[in-house]
This record gives sequence, structure tokens and C-alpha cells, in this order.
Amino acid sequence: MYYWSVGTHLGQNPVAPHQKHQGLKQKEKKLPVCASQKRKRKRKNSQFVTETPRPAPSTRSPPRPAAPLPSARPSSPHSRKRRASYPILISPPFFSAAAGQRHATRLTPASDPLLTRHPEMATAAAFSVSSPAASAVAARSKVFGGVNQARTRTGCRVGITRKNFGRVMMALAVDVSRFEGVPMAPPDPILGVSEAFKADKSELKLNLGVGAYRTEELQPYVLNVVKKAENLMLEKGENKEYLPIEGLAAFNKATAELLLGADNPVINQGLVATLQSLSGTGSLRLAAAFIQRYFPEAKVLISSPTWGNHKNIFNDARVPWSEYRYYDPKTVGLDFEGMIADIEAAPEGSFVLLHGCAHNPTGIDPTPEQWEKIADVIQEKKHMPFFDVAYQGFASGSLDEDAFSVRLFVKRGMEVFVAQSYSKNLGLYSERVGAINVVCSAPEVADRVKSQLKRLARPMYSNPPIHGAKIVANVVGDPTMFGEWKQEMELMAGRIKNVRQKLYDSLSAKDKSGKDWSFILRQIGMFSYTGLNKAQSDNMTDKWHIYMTKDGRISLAGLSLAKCDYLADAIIDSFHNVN
Ligand code: PLA
Repeated sequence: MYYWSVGTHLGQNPVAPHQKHQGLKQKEKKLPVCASQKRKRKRKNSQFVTETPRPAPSTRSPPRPAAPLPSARPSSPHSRKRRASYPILISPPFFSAAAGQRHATRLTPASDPLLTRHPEMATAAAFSVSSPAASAVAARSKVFGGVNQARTRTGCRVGITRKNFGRVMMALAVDVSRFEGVPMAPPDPILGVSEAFKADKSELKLNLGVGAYRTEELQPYVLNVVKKAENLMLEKGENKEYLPIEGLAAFNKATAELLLGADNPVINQGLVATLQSLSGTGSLRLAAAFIQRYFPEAKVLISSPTWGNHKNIFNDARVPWSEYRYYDPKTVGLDFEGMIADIEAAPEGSFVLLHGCAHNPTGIDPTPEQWEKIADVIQEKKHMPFFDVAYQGFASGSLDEDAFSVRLFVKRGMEVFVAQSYSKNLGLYSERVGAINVVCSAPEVADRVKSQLKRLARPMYSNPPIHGAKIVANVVGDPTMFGEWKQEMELMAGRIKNVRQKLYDSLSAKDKSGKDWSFILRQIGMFSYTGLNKAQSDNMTDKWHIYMTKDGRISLAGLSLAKCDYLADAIIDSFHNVN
């Protein structure tokens, strides 16, 4: 419901109706009015006053703010804004019939989407610029009748609430959506790419946007071991009862062991608070809510660049963040000095978000020696390491190797946050399986932390989904299936390594400029950070139908050996011919 008050000076400065009225009065007082002007005005006013004459100035009542209609929400910032700032769209037939030429020159056609979508409002506006008497006449006339008809068709309701001094002071209440104040959000920089890809009819199209594994035939892949686990679950006839807030116990045990190593003493000592959550994103979000609640002064340091959603997660959780240097475009490698300097310079006790392996989007990871130095500075500054582990096993093909960084910090006795995801390594993307682990210094600390994570999860999503958690628990809990999973993971990681090599070969063979493309081979994981800028990435999509994120990232998991030559042509063209 929108309230829309209008005076004779429609479409002018956005002020509240009562202010507008007072403003008018002052303006009129200031301007000397000569006799001929008075006559002219009288002539013009007479165009509109059809029934009652204008009251004499002395008998005018003092200006009052326009009273809202009964169901108005005048306190809503949206309704105020609407009322104050709408330009008026004039519907010509009604305009000439009800408003008169005088106002025509003053009123601007509205480009406002609300008005263009609701022509009945425009009609009402045109009608409202007439004098009150004319309004009254029109109210019983075809004009108002037309608006009322619009009401039955579109739910529009129009009412006159107030008139003043022979000028119209009207509030138009129009039943339009309460969501008129909700603007269209931009498409997501990663998942939005898949939507654009679907809409492209070209046979050449290639989706290298989202990090989702495809087969060599570029088809989605469900792991055999997942199908096997699902069949077992069907055979057993598992139920769909709610899980506890912290999730499936067997999953929580398996996930902590996968991450830290089954024989890691911190597990046996009860130092790990593990909560099954909504995949990597949900786990990060839960941890962000925890930081916001218990470390309100702390800031999170994130790498520059990072996975685009990190910023959204901390923004939405109202956790302040800043960036540390990570990527050096000159070397297309890690800016290690910059990274250390920025982590060192951050206020003591900051949270440092680290990609456990296969940094997204750069595919550049610190070496084991560099990880040691990063741990040193984090420890010295009493920062809290916060790992995002979205690609364990998927980067190198080995679960243990990819957990190196996390285990190094834990081994030092540090308290650590780790968000885990099974989207990529088990291909459980839409099952939303993951966990938040907090390694604490004492078991009772872990208990307290876990109790508070549960407290945060309960009003957010109550408890996590069971299906994917059971798959993970079954696969990890069964030595045969666990072995099969490792094999399939190696297979997936291997296929990505093959296309990485083939892409490098194609680029090196085709590009005669002498550019060194070997950085592609040094990057690991699903992605390659090509160094293409936004315009070049746009060219990849617009000209070559290759869909990728605008930061120059391509997902090699969506590439086949057969498409490497085509991709290399597109990259060379974009790199050399587009600025
Ligand atoms: N953390 C990082 C670093 C990621 O790259 C992703 C996924 C996640 C967390 C979250 O994954 P999850 O919630 O599905 O477990 N990044 C993808 C997909 C693969 C995405 O943007 O959601 C990507 O294309 O970057």
C-alpha cells in the first residue's frame, strides 16, 4: 500500500505534504503579486473549480499534515520516500479533462517503474491535480469510475483524504505490492554464470564458471561410491527423522578424522567441537555468526583475491573484514612477503581466513615452509587461524596431503576454526554436507563452544540434512567404500591435471608471442586464474561462448581434453586483442 499525497506543485522538490504546503505558502508570501497576475491566476483557477468557490484567504484553516488512510503505514521509510519523490505520470485524456494546461508544463513523465507498471496510479495522479471541487466532480465521473474499475482488475484503490485551501491535498492509496521497495539484485558472480550459460543457444558454449566436476563428455558426475552408499541406505530403509542440532554423530566423527587424521590426539582428548552444517558455505556462515557474537571487536583477514562469497558471508554476519595481500600479478604467484606483512600488521587477535588447499580463485598455495612461517606470525600475533577446506583430496588427489596446512597448525597446539565441504570431493554439491570444527585448548572449552554453535544453528536452520551426512558416514566408515572413494577422487583430480597440461600445451603451441603460460601448470586444484581482466573475460563469453567469472578464473573441472584447443584460441584472442 502506498500513500501518495500531492499538492498543486506536483513533481517538484521531494518534501512531505505538510511541509510542501507550508513551503508554498511562504513562497507565495514572498512574491509580490500584481493585479494582472491576480486576474490571470483567478482565470486559471476557474478552470478547475467547478462546484464550490475557493474560500477567502482569511477563512482558510491552518495547514495540517495530510492524514493517512486507515491502513496507511506513514512511519515506513519506503512509503515516505515514495510519497515524497514520485514524479507524476500524466495520462493525457484525463490530464486535459481534469487537470488543465497549467500543470502540464510542470509535470514530468515518470520513468519510475512503479508508475509504468501501474497505469492506474498515473490516472489517479492526473486526476488529483485538479482543484478539490473538480476532484469531487471527477470522483463521481468517469475518471474516478475508471480508477475504481482498475481496482477490481488490478487491486488498485484510490481515495481522497484531504483537501486544503482550494488546492488539492490528496493522498492516493494504491494497493500495489509491498515489495515495490525491493530492488532487483545483481546476478551472483559465480552461480549467475551458470544461468547465463543455460540461456546461450550456441553449440560452442562451454561453462567454466562454477567449480563443478564434469566428465570428459562434460556431463555431471555422481561418484560410484555415492550410488553404492545410497543403495545401501535404501536397502536398510533409513528413516527421515530430524537429526540433532549438531548433526549425525557418525558423520561428525568421520569428518573430524578425515580432516585431522584418525589418530590425531586432539580428537581422543575431546578438544574438537564439530557440528555438521550446511556444506562449506553454511559452516562458514555459522562460524561468522559465532565470531560476531563472541568476538565483536575482532576483524577477519581474507586473502586478496578470495572466493567471492567470503565477503558476502562476513558482510551478512556483520563481521568486519579486511584483505591481506596474496596474489602477485607480476609473478602470477604468491605475494608471500605482502601476505606476512599484512597478517603481522593486523590488530592482535584477528581471525585469519586461510584456504586449506587449492586456493580459490588463484590455485596458488603456500609451500610447506611458507605455511610454517604463516603459522609463526599468526601465533606471535595471537591471531585465530580460520581454515576454509572446500577441496580436501580434490587438489592433490590425497586427503592427507591436502590437510597438511590444517594439521600443521593443530600440531602446534593452536586453537583453530575449520569449515569443511563435501561438495567437490564427494560430488555432493546439492546435498549440502559439511561441518564446522573448532579445535580448542581444553575439552570443556570445546563443549562450551559446541553448545554455542548449536545455539546459533537452531534458530538459523534448526538441524542439518541427513541424506548426504549418511553417505559420508557410510563411505568413510566402510573400508572398501573408503578405498573406492579415494580412487575416484584421484581419478577426478587426475582428469583435471590432464586438461591443465593439455591447455598449457595448446596455449604454448598456438601463441607465437613468446608469452610464458607455465603459471597454469604451477596452479593447483579445480581452477586456473588466467590473468584475463574483465573486458577480456567478457570477450571470452561474448565472442567465444566461454562462460567464466569476470575475475579471469576458469574451472578446469568443466573442461575436456577435446575443448582445450578451442579454449586456447579464445584465451589468446582475448589476451592479445582486447585491452
Ligand atoms: N569455500 C570455497 C573456497 C569455495 O570455493 C566454495 C565453493 C565453498 C567454500 C562453498 O562450497 P559449498 O557451500 O558448496 O560446500 N565454490 C564454488 C561454488 C565451487 C560456489 O561459488 O558456491 C565456486 O565455483 O567457487
